[in-house]
Amino acid sequence: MRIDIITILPELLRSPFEASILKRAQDKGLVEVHLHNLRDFSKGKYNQIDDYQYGGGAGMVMMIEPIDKCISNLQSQRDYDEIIYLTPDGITLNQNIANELSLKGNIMMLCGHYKGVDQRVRDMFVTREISIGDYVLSGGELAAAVLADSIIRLLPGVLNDETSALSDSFQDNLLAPEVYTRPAEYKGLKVPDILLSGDFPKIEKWRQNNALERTQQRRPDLLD
Ligand code: 6GU
Repeated sequence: MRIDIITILPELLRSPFEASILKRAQDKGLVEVHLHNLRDFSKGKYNQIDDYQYGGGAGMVMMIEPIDKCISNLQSQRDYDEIIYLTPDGITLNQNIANELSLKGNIMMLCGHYKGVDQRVRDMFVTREISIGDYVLSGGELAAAVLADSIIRLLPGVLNDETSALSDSFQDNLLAPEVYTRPAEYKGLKVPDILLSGDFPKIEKWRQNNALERTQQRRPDLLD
């Protein structure tokens, strides 16, 4: 897989991809992540990328020309399966979307700022608009990092047995069960006996039941 991210703040996006699982995935050659500074495609002394909105109103709009140049330049080098615009008015990201995107080859992500991009960018290029939740961030960069992480960890070979995605929350529309590690008792707080029993069929049943109870209590909407 290859992910190209178009941003006005590449420095904000570098560190998430330079640590831990996302770094290892790249080192193993399972994914390439490329950051593109939109200002490299702007014009004039001030490298302008935004302008006042037609019709008036507060807030700047990201101009179509630099974005067109950047996207067209990338499209001239390879075909993209998805061009994703990160925006608070997009479809809310969930595990199903992450699963689906993890099967793609080349993905482009465009990070919005200010009042967003000129509508014609969305009409011309964008295949999906994704939000990461009902709250507003200063820009699409952190959302792109979240989206990329949710996709990359699903690529075959990225996770090992211990970090397997199969037992994650949401993977079967249930929250994950409680987990414990040593010591078996800490300041009087005990690990459930069943987990120490060695009876693995029983432990598996306990986990399933615990996951269901936690989901009923915390996220009943997942069970509908
Ligand atoms: Cl994708 N962008 C911004 N700016 N805010 C958000 C978001 C995206 N998703 C949730 N909030």
